[in-house]
Amino acid sequence: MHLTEQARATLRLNDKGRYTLPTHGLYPYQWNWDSAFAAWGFTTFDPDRGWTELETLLSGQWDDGMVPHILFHRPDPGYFPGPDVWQGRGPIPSSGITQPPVAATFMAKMLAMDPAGAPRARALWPKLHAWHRWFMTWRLDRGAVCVTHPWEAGRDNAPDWDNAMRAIDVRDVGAYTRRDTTHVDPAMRPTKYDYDRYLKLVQLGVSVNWDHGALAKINPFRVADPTMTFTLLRALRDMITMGRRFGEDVAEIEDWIATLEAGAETLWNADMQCYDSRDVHSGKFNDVLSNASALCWYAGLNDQRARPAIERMLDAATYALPSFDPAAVGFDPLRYWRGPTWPIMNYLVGSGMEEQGLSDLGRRIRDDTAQLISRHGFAEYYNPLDGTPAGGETFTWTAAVWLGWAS
Ligand code: 9YW
Repeated sequence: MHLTEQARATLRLNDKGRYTLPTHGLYPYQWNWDSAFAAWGFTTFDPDRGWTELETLLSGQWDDGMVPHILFHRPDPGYFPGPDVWQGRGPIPSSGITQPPVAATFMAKMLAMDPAGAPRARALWPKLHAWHRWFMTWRLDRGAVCVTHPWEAGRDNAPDWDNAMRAIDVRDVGAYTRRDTTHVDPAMRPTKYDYDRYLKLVQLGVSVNWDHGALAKINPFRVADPTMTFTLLRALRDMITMGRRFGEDVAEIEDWIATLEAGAETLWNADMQCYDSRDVHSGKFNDVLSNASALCWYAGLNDQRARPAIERMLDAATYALPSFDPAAVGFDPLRYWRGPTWPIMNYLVGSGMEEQGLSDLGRRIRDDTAQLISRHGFAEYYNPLDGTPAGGETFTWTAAVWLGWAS
């Protein structure tokens, strides 16, 4: 079967009718940013199904505007922690945190591919607007967007969180059984040290019924993050374009963009010459060079300062773009967000580079992504040194990246 056919078949395989699983087994629910990629992937061959995906995602929105990182539509014992542990307070059983807000940007891309979807986009615009307002209300630090849990950034075990994770007391976290390590090799997954802390943060959220103000006061984990800041910045730009077309008042969004642009500057680590995550409690940078720094172009910033460090990372790997600097202590080419190459990040980074005139780098990232997928299929991620596919197989968002960009 031709790869494009296989990519479509992968989306169909993970399709649950109104939402799509990231992959069967490992991730048996609807994840927020995976779903936005899925919607875009579907739109390349079945736009109606693409719009339904976004509608289902936003049907899980809480009344305060937050769109959760997982919607637990149907119970599934194969994943831990499930709805009973999270106790989210939305209309659909959910987690209590969010994920990078890429949905508006994918909606803009879908609208360009399928202008007939305009009425559906128009109905979703206010919901996305409320979600973005939620970020601006609850998650800013000096204008940069913070995460309150490593899962929220979508980069679970990235070295960015190591300092903040150290401050979490897990003595009373209790016993639990992980499921992820029954689906894939534990060497490719976050460690027990990480999971204890992930769970402790969930327990803290539950203890205040996910009241974001109360949680901010007791949460030892609050990190201003380039992934969140740059994805929101980009989403707001797309919201303005779509909002004008729909006759919406976008003045407030313009102010938010100015706030976030100033906030992005607070993430520029001059010593490391990259955008870096910043611990809100200590005020210190984490001194981590990752692929998140390279999202600045996707955010619409025409920033030449960030280029040399990313080029160094590219040169140190065979397959662009490693999630963590191969020259750094602790780089691990197979362990999730501590080294591997992720096609979804490659798409965000590479397309952003192409938009901002760094076409040589963008093309390189796109070519490497295409090679990885054509040789090894739609894996969750790949070893940046030798291309070995890793993590889960038949991944929805990797198939979407093939359909929408790399093919
Ligand atoms: C989790 C589904 C998700 C992604 C995240 C990735 C991982 C695990 O899998 O998170 O339990 O949330 O890090 O980006 O959305 O593919």
